[in-house]
Amino acid sequence: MSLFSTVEPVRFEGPDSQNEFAYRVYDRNRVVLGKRMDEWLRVAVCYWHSFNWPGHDIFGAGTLPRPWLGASISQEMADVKLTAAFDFFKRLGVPYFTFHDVDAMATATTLKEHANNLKKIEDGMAARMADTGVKLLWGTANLFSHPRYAGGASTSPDPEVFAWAAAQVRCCLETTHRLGGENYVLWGGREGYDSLLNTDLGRELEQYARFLSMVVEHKHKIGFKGTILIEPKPFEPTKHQYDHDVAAVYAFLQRYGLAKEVKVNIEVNHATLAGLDFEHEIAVARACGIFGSIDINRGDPRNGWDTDQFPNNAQELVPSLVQLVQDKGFATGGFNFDAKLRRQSVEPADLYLAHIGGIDTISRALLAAADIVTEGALEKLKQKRYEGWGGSLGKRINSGELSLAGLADLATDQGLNPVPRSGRQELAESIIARHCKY
Ligand SMILES: [Mn+2]
Repeated sequence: MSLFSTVEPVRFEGPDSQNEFAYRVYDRNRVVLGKRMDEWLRVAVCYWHSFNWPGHDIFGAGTLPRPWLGASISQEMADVKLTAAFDFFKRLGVPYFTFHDVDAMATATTLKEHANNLKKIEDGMAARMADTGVKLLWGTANLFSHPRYAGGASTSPDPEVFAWAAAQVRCCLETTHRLGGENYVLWGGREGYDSLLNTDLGRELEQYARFLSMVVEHKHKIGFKGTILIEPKPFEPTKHQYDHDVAAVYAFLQRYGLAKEVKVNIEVNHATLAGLDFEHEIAVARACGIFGSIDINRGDPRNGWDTDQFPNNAQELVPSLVQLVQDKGFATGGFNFDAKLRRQSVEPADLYLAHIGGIDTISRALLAAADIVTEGALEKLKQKRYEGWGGSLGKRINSGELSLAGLADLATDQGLNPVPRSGRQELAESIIARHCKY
């Protein structure tokens, strides 16, 4: 028995079901373009917001019943939390979970204690994973909550803080490796600045690169085959975060020779906060060869902070899912619900309802995207738009055979007079809309 035992295991009952605790669309065994739905979506529940966040915000105290939380977490409390979390994963029927070190383990004050407490909860996780078949999508170290990280972790002005962060990541990466995790994530929540007046930006970027290089080196040393992922976010809690968006992360990785070692975990609302579309971030990551995984929680378009809400608008997600389907799915990534309940959603049932609604939403988007890719009209429209590049002029430009002057002469001599052609944007938008029927 746990806090979450009140709901029967959630099953697929189809679109006509009247049961709010059933999937209407997510049918894990349904085959879509040759692959099961659960293999396409690779859904993960996150440990921190779902079990380690009591529903507080900057103006008010926690509202959610989470009896295993307190100012300091004992091993017993951490174990009760673990039991509740795995009971929830199993009843929800998802294949993966994700966790931060300090959100799962008993509170530690020294690094020795930290390593011991993490190992204890790792052993508990390993046993629950074996019992339930739930797997680890990724692990990550929390390098932002403790006051020591107020000035950054790897980008701290204090090398002792850098060393603490290194010790935490070493432990968590090794735990993730032993638990068979498929990725390891770094979210640089404090890797940025609040004011440039007291910040040496160039020095901090060098520190950050040194840290990341050490992580990559250790990954290879211990034989971890998973993917190292950075999660871009432009700001909050800092005024400016160095991992601002996918393009900024790629430039950083390239500069320090890490572009083949590290990919990105893209979060819907982090794209929104950066003033970008979610599908833009995916497109940039694919173009640069660094697409890894997704945090599917969204923001609210009318406010400028990270509300971490469960997704509920399938049509909005379809352009992103089309890209995923074109790539034939994730390699090691998945859809992680890094999402928070609203503070009034105080019943254990609300955590189920939130995830069921979110999982059905991404399932709807997947089915629509699969239809769009199969039909091929959107791809045909795109190909037609660029067809000139398949002709002799396009080929000669791309081959490098023409200099700027040579091309200018050719354009002048041939009297080129390109005529504007339709971009068919409204048609493209209609193709998305008319396939959203699930
Ligand atoms: Mn996230």
